[in-house]
Amino acid sequence: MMPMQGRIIRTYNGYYYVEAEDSLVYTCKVKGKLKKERFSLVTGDIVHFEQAGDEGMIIDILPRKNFLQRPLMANIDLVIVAFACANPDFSWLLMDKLLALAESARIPAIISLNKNDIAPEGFIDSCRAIYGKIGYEVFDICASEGIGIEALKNRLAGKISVFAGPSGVGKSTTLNAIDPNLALVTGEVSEKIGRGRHTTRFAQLLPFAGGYVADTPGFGNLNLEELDLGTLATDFREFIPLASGCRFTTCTHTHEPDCAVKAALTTGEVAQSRYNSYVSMLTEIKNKKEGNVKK
Ligand SMILES: Nc1nc2c(ncn2[C@@H]2O[C@H](COP(=O)(O)OP(=O)(O)OP(=O)(O)O)[C@@H](O)[C@H]2O)c(=O)[nH]1
Ligand SMILES: [Mg+2]
Ligand SMILES: [Zn+2]
Repeated sequence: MMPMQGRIIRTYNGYYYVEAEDSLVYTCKVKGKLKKERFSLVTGDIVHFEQAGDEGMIIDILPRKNFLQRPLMANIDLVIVAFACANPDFSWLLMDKLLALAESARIPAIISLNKNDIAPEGFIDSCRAIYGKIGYEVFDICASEGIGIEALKNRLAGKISVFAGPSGVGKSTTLNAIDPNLALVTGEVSEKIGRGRHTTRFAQLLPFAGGYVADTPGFGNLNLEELDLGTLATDFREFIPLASGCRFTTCTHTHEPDCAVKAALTTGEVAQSRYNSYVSMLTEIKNKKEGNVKK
C-alpha cells in the first residue's frame, strides 16, 4: 500500500498522533530505521507512514520549514509570545528571550498581553512603545472576558500558530476565548505555584480556522542553548541596522568604544530594557559555554 502523509499533532509516551490528509488521526509508532538514526520527531513534523486500521508506522520525515526548541515544534507560521500584564509578574527578560528564540529560528512573532483588566497604570502603553516601535504587533486582551480576542483570532486564521509563554499567563484561557469548542483545562495561578506544576501538560496542535493553534505548557526559565554568542545581537532586530555604525565589525555592543548600539541607548532609540536583556543573555550564554568546557 502507498504510504500516507500527515502532520504530527501531538506526541505522547513514544506514540505520535498523526492527522492525515483524510482528516483522521492515526496513532503511530516509529519504524526501526528512523529510531536508529536517533532522529527525534516533534509536534508539527510532516511524516510518511504505513497505515493499518487506525494505526501506523512512521517511515519518513519531510524536510522542516523551521524548528523551535521551546516549545519543541516544527513547521510553524507564527509564534504568539504570551504574557500577562500582571499575576504572574511580567518579565522583560523572559519576553526578550522568547522573541530572540523566534528571531533565531526565523519564525515571525507577535505579542499577546493578557489580563489587561489588572494591568498596572501605563504598563500596556510602555510595552507598545518598546515593541510596537521595533515592529512587533502587540495585542492587549482580557481573555477571561473575551475582550480584544476578535483581532487576535483574525490574525491566526489559516496559519499554524503556537502560543509560548510562562505558566499562568492565560494561554489556554485565550485559546478557549478564540474557540470555545477547544474546551481546554485552565488553572488558578496560586494553585499552579503551590503545586509547582503546570495545568497544560503537553503541546498539541488544535485545528482552528483552516490552520492550527498550539497550546503548550508554560515554563519557568528558558535555557538559551540554541542561541549563539556570535549572532545574539542579530536576534535583537533593532540592533541590526545600527551595528554597521559601530567602530569594530566584531562589536559585541558591551565594552567597545564608538558603539552605535550604546549610542542609541542614550538617545532613547534603543530601549534600556531591551539592552539589559541582551547583556543578561550574552552573559548567560557565555557562562554556560564556559561551564560546558570545564565539564
Ligand atoms: N484577571 C484575569 N485573569 C485571567 C485572564 N485570563 C486568564 N486568567 C486566569 O489566569 C489563570 C491561568 O490561566 P490558564 O489559561 O490556565 O494559563 P496558562 O497560560 O494556560 O497556564 P499553563 O497551562 O500552566 O501554562 C486562570 O485562573 C485564569 O482564570 C484575564 O484576562 N484576566
Ligand atoms: Mg494552559
Ligand atoms: Zn556596537
